[in-house]
Amino acid sequence: MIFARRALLPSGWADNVRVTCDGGRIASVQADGVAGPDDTRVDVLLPALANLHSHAFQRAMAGRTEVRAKGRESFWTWREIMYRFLDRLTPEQMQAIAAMVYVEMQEAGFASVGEFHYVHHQPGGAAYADRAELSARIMAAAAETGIGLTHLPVLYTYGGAGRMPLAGGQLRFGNDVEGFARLLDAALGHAKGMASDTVVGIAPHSLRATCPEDLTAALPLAGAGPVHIHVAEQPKEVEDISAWLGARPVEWLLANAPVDGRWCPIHATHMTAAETEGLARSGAVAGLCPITEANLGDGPFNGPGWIAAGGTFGVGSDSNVRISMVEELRTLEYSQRLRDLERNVLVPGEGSVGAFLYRSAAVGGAQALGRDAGAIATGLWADLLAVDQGHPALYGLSGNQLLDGLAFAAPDGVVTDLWSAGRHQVQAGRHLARERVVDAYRQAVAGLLAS
Ligand code: NGQ
Ligand code: ZN
Repeated sequence: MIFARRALLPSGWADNVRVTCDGGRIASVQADGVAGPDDTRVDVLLPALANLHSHAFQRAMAGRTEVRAKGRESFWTWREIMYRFLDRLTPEQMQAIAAMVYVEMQEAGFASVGEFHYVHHQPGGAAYADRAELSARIMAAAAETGIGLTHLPVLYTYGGAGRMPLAGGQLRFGNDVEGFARLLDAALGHAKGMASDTVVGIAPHSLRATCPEDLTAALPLAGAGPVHIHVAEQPKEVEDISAWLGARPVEWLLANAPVDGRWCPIHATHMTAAETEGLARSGAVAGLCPITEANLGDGPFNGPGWIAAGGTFGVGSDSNVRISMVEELRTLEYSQRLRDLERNVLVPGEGSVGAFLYRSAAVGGAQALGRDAGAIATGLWADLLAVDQGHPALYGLSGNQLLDGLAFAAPDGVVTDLWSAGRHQVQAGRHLARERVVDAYRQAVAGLLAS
């Protein structure tokens, strides 16, 4: 039971809100209530966000890719470093890194994560005895830290547009559709042992890494689960796909795939006005990863066009170079201001940018993860976040101003408590498993450095 001085409900801000949970879901929400003797008292209660796009292992690359080498540095040269990093990574290290990043995510305010999981095999490409060994490691990390997991096993068959063969580090990713079906089956088996808020979907990695026939064959495997795909992140991808398929990636998907509200196109950075409008109208949730998109030099998302067409979106931490929920929101808005030379861009009509960003990301993120969450409302998973309004970054702000303070002024440390499907994992700003998880993480990184 939680008692909040203030809370953001679907109807707006309310005072003295008592929230009860049952089986991980919100059982009742009562405004103008009275605290029970055993209630956890918090300051301001918000629906916690979903982190809709993560490659957990990349956390351990943070700070290792920021040196300019001779020649032009780009997304594509970063990718080479990432492939080399995978020459060594063991299942134990994968699990330790994932647990670390899931602790950090929850401390930052994310109650759930969409793990876009594409490292499946041993270095060199041989399958593990259990084809879903590394999926099981991701699930173990989620179970250990209590984060809500939407696991997205990735179909990655080709090394580049036009059915190029896989090479080097990519060999760890490879499955044809039949191998992918077996992998998914094994992953679903592992998921049976997980908390009941766990979701399994599928993720064709990108149009570059699959082909039209394979995509058509793989999509039914998603069942009712979410479908995530990287799309139009870099101009070169748009050029390569256009040359191969005769249409830009988003244009091709809209014409050839059943894109709807179960879909989460990741990045969708380089779109024409028609693509922007068409994709927004499809109901798909744009999976925006502002910190990574800045770090990798992808470019800014067309926020005004997306919002004008009624598009939904959520945020993800993707490369995990930095884990900060508030910074994802502010980087998203700042990317727009820097491009448009304007202020307060991401809000339809007039109003608070912080409130629009926060509420949109709460609802859109939950939708993208196939997760009943995104609001403080009866029946939804209790994905909840408490922040301390006594913090100087938030002090004296009222109503939606508080969300503006959160998005533009606050450090991550304003988060005091976090519940993932009712699991109270962050208390007094610290994840309960932090110490143990940090120890294992340090060992994993030391092992990687030594190998
Ligand atoms: C990924 N990351 O899957 O980790 C990709 C790089 C690729 C981003 N797209 C690999 N940010 O796209 O080929
Ligand atoms: Zn990604």
